[in-house]
Parts: sequence; structure tokens; C-alpha cells
Amino acid sequence: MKLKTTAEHLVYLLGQHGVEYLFLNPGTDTAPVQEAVYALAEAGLPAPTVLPSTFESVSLAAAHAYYKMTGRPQAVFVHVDAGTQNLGAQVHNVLRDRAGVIVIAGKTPYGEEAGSAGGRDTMIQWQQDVPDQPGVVRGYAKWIQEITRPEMLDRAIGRAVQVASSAPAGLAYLTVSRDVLMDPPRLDQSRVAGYAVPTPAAPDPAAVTRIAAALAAATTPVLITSRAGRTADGFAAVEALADLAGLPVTGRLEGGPVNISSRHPASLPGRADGAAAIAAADVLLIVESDVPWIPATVTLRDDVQVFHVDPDPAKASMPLWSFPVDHAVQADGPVALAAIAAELGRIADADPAVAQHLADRVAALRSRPVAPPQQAGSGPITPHAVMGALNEVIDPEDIVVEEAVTNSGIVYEALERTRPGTLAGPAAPGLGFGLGGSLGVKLARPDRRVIAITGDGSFLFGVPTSALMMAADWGTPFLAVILNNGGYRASRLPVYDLFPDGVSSQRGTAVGTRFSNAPDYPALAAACHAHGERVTKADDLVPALRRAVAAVDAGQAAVVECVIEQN
Ligand SMILES: Cc1ncc(C[n+]2csc(CCOP(=O)(O)OP(=O)(O)O)c2C)c(N)n1
Ligand SMILES: [Mg+2]
Repeated sequence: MKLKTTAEHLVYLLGQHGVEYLFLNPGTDTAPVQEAVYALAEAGLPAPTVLPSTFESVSLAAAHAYYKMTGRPQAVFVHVDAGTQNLGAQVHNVLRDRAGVIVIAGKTPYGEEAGSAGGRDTMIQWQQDVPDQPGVVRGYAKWIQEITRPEMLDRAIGRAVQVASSAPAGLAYLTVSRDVLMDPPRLDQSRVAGYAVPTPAAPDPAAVTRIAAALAAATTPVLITSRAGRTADGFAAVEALADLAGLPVTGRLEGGPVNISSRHPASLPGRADGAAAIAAADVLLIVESDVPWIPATVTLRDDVQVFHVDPDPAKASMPLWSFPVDHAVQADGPVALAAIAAELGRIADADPAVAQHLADRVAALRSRPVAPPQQAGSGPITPHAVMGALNEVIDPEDIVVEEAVTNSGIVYEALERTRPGTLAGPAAPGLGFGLGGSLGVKLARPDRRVIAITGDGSFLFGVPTSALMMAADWGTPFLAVILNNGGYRASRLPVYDLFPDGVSSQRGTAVGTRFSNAPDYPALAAACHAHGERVTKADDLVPALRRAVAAVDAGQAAVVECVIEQN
């Protein structure tokens, strides 16, 4: 194998470590990498597919979403400190959603003498030399490394993939200067094998027995989970335990996965229903939920037993985290849930009284009234009407990327999502995930239709010009449904809450929260090669969405602006 530069070795190694996509925002620092991509192709050597990006936060959201769908970290190459800064709030989302991604940033060259290969040759290379480039992501990255010598490369890339993928998964940040990328590669001791990613942790058997026994004896147990449904196995385990134990399931996270079918009798998607069930619970089983309830609004029973299962139950990345926990178990949520269900099944098999008790709880859950699916209806458009129209137009297997902010609750209550893996939001509040996230989902699941449901503010945070351009470039069309309420409702309501008699309440508005010069969204879509629609009446939702879906199915991105109440 003939590799001429460390850059060629780097790109080659990424592929050898299972990285399928390299999202690239090039700059002066990436010249050796750009040449490497063509050189490897010319030599017929395998390498990741390079996807050109025109905004870094969009590529990071795509890599984040790709990890959510596949469990495989991808690489985002950004330009020195400036490109790292443009990753923006998406580094927060990666941390909080435990997404494995590798960010590689160029570092300004060290060499400045004449003839230094890759050394400094423009003024900006002094300007790019900042005291602490990794400091930009230090509060969010799981692991940081600079590749200072060609012989480090194997270890750096192997470790980056290993660390990014290990639970809790996260951001691995590598920097490498252009002169190191130009160095001859060190292939003599190259090793790809031996960077095993730990398998998901199984729970301590004694803890499983204790939790199963508590569930067997409980009267009003509740399962709180925000992300156990992140895998198909986890989704199955949640439903199996709910079916066996008559266990209501709450704790859904805005932008989180489908943990339980919206048609399942144990599903409690409403915040108020969830809070009431938690307050009445004698046993709380928290599985992979960072914020199981809001302490200011829920008072637990004095005799409640709280079990907490998480790959990282100490949550050291959250300085203030003081939810009361009686028994903490370090384990993968889906694995633990399956083990708990199996153990509870054994207890019930051995004790008819327990079996009867569980059957009674299941019967009580099944007797709860389940509302019929939401429909579009007619009249002015409400967020409920949009969900009703989507219920009619989209397929159960379509994947919805949710970033609906103040309408997020309505998405979970009114949009039917019955299958695992059909919801994929950021699961964290750094706005701007929706569009890039949809690109990543579509890359990972080219056979599925992808639908982003975003607020108008979130749509703009998603850098739509870049994201729609990238959808056309990458061949990853998606539908963006904008819930246009004329601005930032989420930033207005807290002003009214804190100052019910304040000036803002009296004026019926709050500074900085209404868009008076919003773009013409269908025109914006058209300018970016996408199909665009504006809908103002509920009756028109279904036909407009059908036209948009047809465009997406034919390979074009689409934007449907739904004009809803500006309250
Ligand atoms: C990157 C980023 N900037 C600012 C915020 C603060 N913020 C939270 S919600 C919100 C408004 C979102 O507007 P929109 O998507 O239209 O949803 P709406 O509130 O109208 O439902 C803002 C600005 C944030 N979460 N993330
Ligand atoms: Mg809005």
C-alpha cells in the first residue's frame, strides 16, 4: 500500500475504523486532506465518502443523528478554531444526547521557515493560532487529543472511535496541523485492530432481583425513561415490562426517541399525567432519564422507593443533580430492562399471588380510555391539526425529527408513533438540530422518509440555506414542516410567567420574541432547490403535505410552512 502523506493515512484509517462519512468544511488547513481524498480514490483504496458542508453545525447535527440511527460515529472535519466555533450549540446536544461523533479540526501550522512542507504561508495562520483551541469544546468533549507526530495517528484515530462509541457516548475532538498532515506517514507499526468498544453493561444480578421484587410488591409503580427506546431492543424491553408489570411509562424527552408506542395503554405522554403518576408512585424505576421529573412541581410519596439505572448514574457532567435515589445501578438501560422483565417473570411464575397482582395491574391499565387518533379537522391551523394531517399522510415507518419547542408536547400527544426508531430529535435544547439531523437520519436510513417538525425559530437556527443545499448535494431529501407561530414563543411565555402583571403581559408581547421580517419560507425553499408550500387553513394541510411528500419521494427536499396562532 502506497500512502504518501499523514493526511492520506488519516483518511484511510478513518475508513478502516468504520467511519463511513467525512463531513468536510475545508480551509487552508485541509489542503493535504482534500488531496488525500482524490489520491486514495485514484489508488483504488477504500475511504469514507466525503460530504461537503457549508455550515459546521449542520454537519455536526447530521453526524449526531447518524449515530442515533446506527450507533456508529462519523467524522466532521472543521477549519481550525473558527470552524470549531461554528459547531455551536450542537456540541451541547451531542453531550446531552450521548452521541458518538469525531470532530477533527485543523490546527495552524507550526513551521514558518522557507521550504517547510505545509508550513505557514499566509497571514491568517498567525491569527488562527489561539492559546486554547480545544478550549472551545472543552466543557462538552469527552476526549481531546492533538496529533503532533505521524506515528501517533493509529492510536489517535483508534482511540477516538473507541472513546466516542463507549457508553456514555460522546464527542472525541482531534486537532492536527497542516505540516503534520504533510509529513510522510508511519506505516511500519500501523495497527487497526485492538480498539474494542465495550459491550453494553449488564446490571448487577442482585440489583435486578431487588428491582423485580419491588415491582412485584408495588401498588402504583411507574417507569420513567427518556431514552430506553433508543434501540429496537430497548423499545421491546419497555413494552415487555409494561405488559408484564402493568407499569405506566412516562419521562419522554423533547426530541427523544419513541420509548413506547403511542397506542400502548401504558403510555403516558402528557406531562401532567406523568407528574401525577410519579407523585402517586410507591416504586419509581428511572431508566436512562437525566431529568426524571421537575422537583418544583412534583412531591414524591414519603415511602417511595427510587431505583435509578443508567450507564452513568452519577452524571458527573451535570454539576447540580440531586434527585433522590435509593438504589443506583450502573448498566445499559435496554439490557437492564430485559433482565428485570425476565426476573419479574420468574417471580410471577413461582408465586400465583404475584401473578394475580400483576394481572390486576395490567387490567387496570388496559381499562384506561385511549383517545382516537388526532385528525386534521378544519378552520384555522392548530398544532393539533398539523399532527392530525401528518397522521393521515405519513407512514408508521417514516422517521420524524422533532424540534417543535413549545409544541413539542402536542407532537408527543397527538402524532401517532407506534414503531421504534421513528422519532429522532436532538434530545437536548441547543436549537438548530432539526434540518442537519434530518440529513443524518436520511443518510443512515435511505429507505425511509424523513420529516422534520420544527418551530419557525428552530428552522432558522438550522441554517436552512446550507441544510437545503446540502440535501440537494448529498441526495438526502427530507420534508421540513414549520410550525410558524411568528417567532420565539418559548422565550415569551416565561416573561409572562415570571411577571404576570408586568409590562410585557399588559402589552401582550415580550421584547425580542416576534419576527416582523421573517423570510418567505416557500420562496426560501425554492431558492434552495426545495419544494415549498404555505398553508393557512386546516383543510389545506393534507393536500399540501401530500404534494410535499411526493416531491420528497421524487428526491427533492420540501418545506411546508403551517401558519398557526401567534399566541
Ligand atoms: C442555540 C439556541 N439559542 C437560543 C435558545 C433559546 N430558545 C429556546 S426556545 C427558543 C425559541 C424557539 O422558537 P421556535 O422554534 O419558533 O419555537 P416556539 O418557541 O415558537 O414554539 C429560543 C430562542 C436555544 N435553546 N438554543
Ligand atoms: Mg415559533
